[in-house]
Amino acid sequence: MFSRILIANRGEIACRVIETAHRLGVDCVAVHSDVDAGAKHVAMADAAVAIGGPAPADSYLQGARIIAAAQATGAQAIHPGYGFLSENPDFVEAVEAAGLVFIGPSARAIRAMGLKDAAKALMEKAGVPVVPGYHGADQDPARLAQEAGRIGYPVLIKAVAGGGGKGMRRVEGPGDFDDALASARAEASTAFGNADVLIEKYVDKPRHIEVQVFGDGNGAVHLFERDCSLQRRHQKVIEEAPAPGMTPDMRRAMGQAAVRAAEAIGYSGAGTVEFIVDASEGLREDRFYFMEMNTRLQVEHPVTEAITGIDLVEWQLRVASGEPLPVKQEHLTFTGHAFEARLYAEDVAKGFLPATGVLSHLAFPPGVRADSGVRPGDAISPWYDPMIAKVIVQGPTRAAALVALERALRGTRVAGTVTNIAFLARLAAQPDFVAGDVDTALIDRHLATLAADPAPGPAEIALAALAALGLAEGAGEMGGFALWVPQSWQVALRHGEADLTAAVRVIGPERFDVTVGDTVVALERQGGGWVVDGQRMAGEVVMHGRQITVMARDAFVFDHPDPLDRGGAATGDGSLIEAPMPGLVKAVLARPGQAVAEGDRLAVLEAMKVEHALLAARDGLVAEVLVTEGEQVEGGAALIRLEPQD
Ligand code: MV4
Repeated sequence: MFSRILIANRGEIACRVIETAHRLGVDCVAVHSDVDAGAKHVAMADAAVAIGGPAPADSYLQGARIIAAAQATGAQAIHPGYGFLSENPDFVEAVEAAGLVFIGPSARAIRAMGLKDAAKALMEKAGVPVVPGYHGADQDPARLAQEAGRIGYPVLIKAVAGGGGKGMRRVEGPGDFDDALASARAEASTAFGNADVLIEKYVDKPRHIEVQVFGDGNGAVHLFERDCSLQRRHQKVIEEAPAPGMTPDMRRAMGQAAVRAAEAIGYSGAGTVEFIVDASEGLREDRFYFMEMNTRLQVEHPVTEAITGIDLVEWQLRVASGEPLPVKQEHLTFTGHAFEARLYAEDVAKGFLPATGVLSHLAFPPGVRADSGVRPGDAISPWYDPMIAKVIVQGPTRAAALVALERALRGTRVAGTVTNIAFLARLAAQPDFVAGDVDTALIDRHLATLAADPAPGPAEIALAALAALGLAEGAGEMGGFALWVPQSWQVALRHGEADLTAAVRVIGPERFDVTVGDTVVALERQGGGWVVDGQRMAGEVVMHGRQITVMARDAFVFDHPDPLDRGGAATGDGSLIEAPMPGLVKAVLARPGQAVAEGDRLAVLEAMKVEHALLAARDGLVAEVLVTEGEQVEGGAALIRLEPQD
């Protein structure tokens, strides 16, 4: 076994590799970009080397610097993780030329699977079923059109260098072929610098089932399958093992095909053989086809670990250090069922827009495996993939594991950014998915329901209102508060596009009535939690800056508009100056008829023991002054009206 390795990656996979390496007594060297100097993977490592700027091209893709870092720190091997340099054969050769071990397959094996047409030809020769189609060298459009006709429509044009759906076109009939071919070739040429395509029969209602393989250069075994059909825009969302509906015969057939694929290229290390499965008539042994081989450890490997009890990173380190595969195929078994959900900082309601933020809160329920590269207080930065964690659960049956998944998601607490947790939890309860009736279009078919923005209820709004007033924190502040709090506090909140108000009344120490619309919510703090209308609420609320996150069954992010900003742009067209919150009018500086300029102080409001200047949002004339000094006003009360100056 190695005594020291370098991990050429960041985030959760770097942390994941370090954990196993440390368990085996192997020291770890981290590399990091400038923005990652304080990252979790750096903190976990035994040594760390800065390798450049935040853009991946300036750091995590700088192969020469990474190799130099390994040599400078005495690492004997480099683990590439996934992404970045993990499937770059030139990097593998450079690592080996430097006298180091690449923890993964040979450059030759990576190259053999790099181009779809060559890989398909190789697989066909090895007796692995491939999708009926044409993957020849002749790229003459007339020849390709003729092949499409022979295959039978609908067909799929795929870029031979493609990935992630780029350079892929579905063609319904011969009349559409020439245009589709031209656009697929143009896209492939731009994206990959290679315009070559292959043509395949279009597989209807496809499922994505992949087989985990492991080789030691002398042979290979498989560790059963994963189903990754739940994806959106070629991004996997929830993965599971085993595949629902899989029969022992089909599993054996797919496993043997995957082992043939790995052995055909003398594979060493962890790999995945991806199959597309025509599930239009259930899972059938003659309806699975090789799609591609991923010559690396994959993001979703933990579901395989969960059902087999095998640590795949341990196997990677053992095989790379020269040990043979530890187990023969006939001794490999699995039990139960596992799911992985990918938790992202993203705004589902805004089309899954990646989000950023500082994680003021990050906690997972006990007993759940959460692979994460961030800790509470860490930032999700715009430089890298916004994945927060992978949540992995298992159970004796698929149904039990699914219950565990929903519980794990509902019990996960994240604040500081919006997340896809509610989306994942809904997906976990989606009837077709629950029934195991999955295919690659399931999410798109049900997107409207799955991605709908859950609306906060009165209880969540009430909790947010208390947090906005600083009353959700605990007993300490209550005494002081009770001395000066008015009977009823109006609180303005924003959730998404909705402006909300709540009226908070202090009933006693730790007891509040909050009016939201025409509902009155009775809230009481008890032992660090909340009792809402007499029932314990499993939830927490945290405030970070002007953002409030209520984490209950769903998580809701509210904005508490900054009173200092409010005299400005927040008040419609800027003609009305309103009290941003309830308070005492300390001073009125504006006089009727006076000309004012944007930014002039018009009035001073004292609220929550702080004086807030209310500023003119634009130039204008003071049309009306609606309050006098010393007056107590409600939140939202109109104070001063401006009119345009002409
Ligand atoms: C297909 C297919 C249907 N028929 N090939 C998408 C990514 C690329 N690696 C292969 N893909 C597909 N190939 C044939 N002959 C449908 C897809 C496909 C898909 C496959 C796996 C997971 C998700 C998918 C989403 C859309 C289309």
